[in-house]
Amino acid sequence: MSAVDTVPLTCDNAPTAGGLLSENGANKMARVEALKLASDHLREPLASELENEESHFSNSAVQILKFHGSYQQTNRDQRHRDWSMMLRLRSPGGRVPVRLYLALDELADRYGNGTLRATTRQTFQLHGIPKQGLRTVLGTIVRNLGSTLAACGDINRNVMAPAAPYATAGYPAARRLADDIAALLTPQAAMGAYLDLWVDGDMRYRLRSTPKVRKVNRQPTPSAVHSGDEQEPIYGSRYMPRKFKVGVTVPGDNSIDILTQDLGLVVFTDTMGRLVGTNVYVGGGMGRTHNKEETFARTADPLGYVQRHQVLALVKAVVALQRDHGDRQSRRHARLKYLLHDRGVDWLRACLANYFHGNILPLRKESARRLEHYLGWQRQEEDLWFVGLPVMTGRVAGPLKTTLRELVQRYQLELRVTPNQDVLLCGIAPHQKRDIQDRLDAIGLQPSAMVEPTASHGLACPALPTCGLAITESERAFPDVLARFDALRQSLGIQQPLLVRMTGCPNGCSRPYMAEVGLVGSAAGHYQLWLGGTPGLTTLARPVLDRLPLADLEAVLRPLFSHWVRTAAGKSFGAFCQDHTTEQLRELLGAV
Ligand code: SRM
Ligand code: SF4
Repeated sequence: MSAVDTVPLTCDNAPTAGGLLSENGANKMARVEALKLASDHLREPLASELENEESHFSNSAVQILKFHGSYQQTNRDQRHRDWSMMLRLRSPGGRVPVRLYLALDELADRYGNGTLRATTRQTFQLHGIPKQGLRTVLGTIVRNLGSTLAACGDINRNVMAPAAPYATAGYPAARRLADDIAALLTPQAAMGAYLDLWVDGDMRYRLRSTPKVRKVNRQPTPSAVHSGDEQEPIYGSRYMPRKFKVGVTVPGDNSIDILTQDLGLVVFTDTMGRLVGTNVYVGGGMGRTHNKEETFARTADPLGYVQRHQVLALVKAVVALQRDHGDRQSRRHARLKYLLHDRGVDWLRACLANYFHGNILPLRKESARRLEHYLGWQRQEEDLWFVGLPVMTGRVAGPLKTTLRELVQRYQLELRVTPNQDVLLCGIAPHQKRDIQDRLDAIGLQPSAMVEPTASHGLACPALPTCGLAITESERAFPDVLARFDALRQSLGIQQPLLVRMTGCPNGCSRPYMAEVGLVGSAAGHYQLWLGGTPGLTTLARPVLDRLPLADLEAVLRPLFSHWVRTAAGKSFGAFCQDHTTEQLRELLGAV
C-alpha cells in the first residue's frame, strides 16, 4: 500500500508530517520561520546590519537578505574567509531591457567579479559584490528598471516562460501570463521594505501590477486564500514554507522544463492568439540530498485544464494551499512535491476546493515536448530577426561580454535569457544583421558555431568557488567534460546530439535529473551518474552509479555508448536507456 492510500482525502489545516527528518533540519526550520516572523515583513535585522562597517552579515540577516535577491558567499578558492554577495535578478520570461543590461554590465565590472551569469531560471546573477557596495549596486539595478525582490528566499521565484520573441503560436500569451503571475505573486509589504532599503523608499520604483491582476484581486476569492495578514495578503508574515517555482509555456515547447516546476502551465490560445485556458501541472522539483532517501527529484503531476478567466485564481489557490499545508517543521520536506508525494494528487484536488471555486477540467492534448534552444538566426516577426547566442555555462565574460555590450548599446537590442543559460538578442532589423554577424564572427560565433550538438543543450551550475553547497566542480569543469563527450561521440561515429547536465551537488540547480546524462557531484572528483532522461525533458533519469571518477568518464561510458550505436541506431540515448533496466545499464558500463 502506498503512503497515498493511507491518507484520507480531507483538507485539514495541519501541515504534513515532517517527522521523517533530522533534528537539525527541524531546528533550522523553526529558526528560519521565527526569523521571517520577527523580520517586520523582511526588513530586520538586515536594515540595521546594512548600516554597520562589518564585511559581512549575521546568519539571521543572511536569511532575510535572500528575499531581497542576494546570497552571502565566500570565495572557496581562498583559505581565509573572503566575503562577498551574489545578486540575482528577477526577470519574468528572461526579458532584460537595454538600459538594465547596460547597467548590469557596468556594475559587474565596477563592483563585482567582472562577469555576468545567465541562470537556469532565465535571469542574470552578479557575483563578488562587497557588502559595502550592495546598496549602490542594488539601488542602481532598481533605478534602471530591474529588480531582485523575491529572486531568492521562501517565496515565488522568477517566473519562467519561453524566451523566444515569436509573435505567433501562443508565445505572446505565454509571456503575458508569466508577467501576470509575477505581478500577482509579488510580495506587497516586502516591496515596501525593499524600496526603503535600496532606493530610500522611492515609490516610483514599485513593481507595477497588471490590469488583469488588478481585476482578479478585486474579484471575491474563497476566504482560505487570504493569509490573514492585511499587509501581505497572499503570503502572510512567514511567507512560503520554502521556495516556490512557476513556469509557463506553449504546447510542444519544453524549454522551461515544465515537469520540474512546482506549478507548470501550458497555454492554449484561439486563432487570434488570445489565451483560452491552460493545462496545469503540480509538484515538480529537483532538489535532493545524497543518502537521504526521503528527499528526491520528482516530476510534476498533471492536474487538469483551467479556463482563461480562472487561471490566475488557480495560481493563487495553489500558492495558498502550499502556504498552509507545506511542511514548516522540516525544510528538507517543505516543497510542494512532498505534499503531492505524501498525499497524492486526488488529495490536492480535494483540498484545492477550499481555495479555488472554479472548474478543473480534463487535460487538453498537447503536442510532443521538445527542448527548444533558439540558437542561431531566427525570424522574430515579418521584418525583425533575433539571434540566439550560446553562452557556455551562462558565464558572460571577456570578449563575449564586450561584444554583447557593444551590440546592445549600438542597436538598442532587448536581451532575453533562456532556461538553457543562453542569450537572445532581439528586435534586429534586416539591415543590421550583417554588421552584427561580422562582430559575432570576430569572437568565434560564426553561424555554424552557434549550434553544436552537445554544447547547445548542456547545462552546468556555478558550484566552486562561489556556491557554499558545492561538493565538486561543475561550471569550471564543464567545457572540458563536453569536449570529452564530443570526442567520444566522434570516435564512435555517433550523430545524435546528447543532453548532458552537471552539478556540484545533489540540489539539482541545472536540473540534471532530466538529462540524458546527469553528472551530480558526490565526492571530490566524483559524480553520481544519472541516465535515462530524454531529449524532450519528459522523464526523470535514474541513478546508475554513485561515484564515477570524472577521470574515468570515457572508460566507463564507452562500452555503453558502443552498445547504443550498435543496437539502437537512430534512437536517442535517452530512449535507448529507457529500454534498459538500471541493472542492465550497469552491466553495460565499463569498470569503474
Ligand atoms: Fe539553485 C541553492 C544557484 C536554479 C535547486 N542554487 C542554490 C544556491 C543559492 C546555493 C546556496 O543555497 O547557498 C546556488 C548559488 C550558486 C552561485 O554561486 O551562484 C544556486 N540555482 C542556482 C543557479 C544560479 C544555477 C545556474 O546554473 O544557473 C540557478 C538560479 C536560478 C534563478 O535564476 O532563480 C538555480 N536551483 C535552481 C534550479 C533549477 C530551476 O529552478 O529551474 C533548482 C532545481 C529545481 C528545484 O527548485 O527543485 C535549484 N538551488 C536548488 C536547491 C534545492 C532546493 C530543494 O528543493 O531542495 C538549493 C538548496 C536550497 O534551497 O536549500 C539551491
Ligand atoms: Fe551549488 Fe549544488 Fe546548486 Fe550547484 S547544484 S549551484 S553546487 S547548490
